Amino acid sequence: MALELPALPYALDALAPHINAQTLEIHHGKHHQAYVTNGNKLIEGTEFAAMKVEDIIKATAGKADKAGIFNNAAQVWNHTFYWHSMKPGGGGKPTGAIAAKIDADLGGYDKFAQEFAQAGATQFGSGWAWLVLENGKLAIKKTPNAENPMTAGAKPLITMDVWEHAYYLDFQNRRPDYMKAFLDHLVNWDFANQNLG
Ligand code: MN3
Repeated sequence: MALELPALPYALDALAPHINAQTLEIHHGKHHQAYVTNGNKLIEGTEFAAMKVEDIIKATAGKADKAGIFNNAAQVWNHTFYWHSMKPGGGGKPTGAIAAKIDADLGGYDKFAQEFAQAGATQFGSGWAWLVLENGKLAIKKTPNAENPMTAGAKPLITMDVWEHAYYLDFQNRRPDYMKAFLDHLVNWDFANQNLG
């Protein structure tokens, strides 16, 4: 089967008290797992069964008759990318190449943080906020549902899940508080630097 549930890159309680173990247990073990299970059912016996998840996403994007496959495959990829976009003891100002690039392309960390949080806050309903590389420059994007900026040619560097299931147990309706915790305590700048490299 082409779609797989990867292990979390840290323990279930490693992001507490910002994102607690119960949230990660359900988000990874139930939500992420369901996208894997449902996606595999849909691609079984099709041309997509032997493809890499990125290739499934690109091949099905924008095709109404392939929406089920796209949604599940993209959600599998997005969640794996999201787990790596956070780390215990992360957050705060970046270092390395991504820091210089944020200064050069986005007007500095404070402006980045404001605009990234704004993208998350203004994504109506379910979706994702992204830091991407697009035409050699950093950009901030938001996407609805399972959509991923890679289908428009951008390279994701960091993502933040703003579906309610990502934060409801820890923050209830307070999406801005979850986004602040993500930026101040969780975001994994090492991963952004790797992706930028
Ligand atoms: Mn999610």
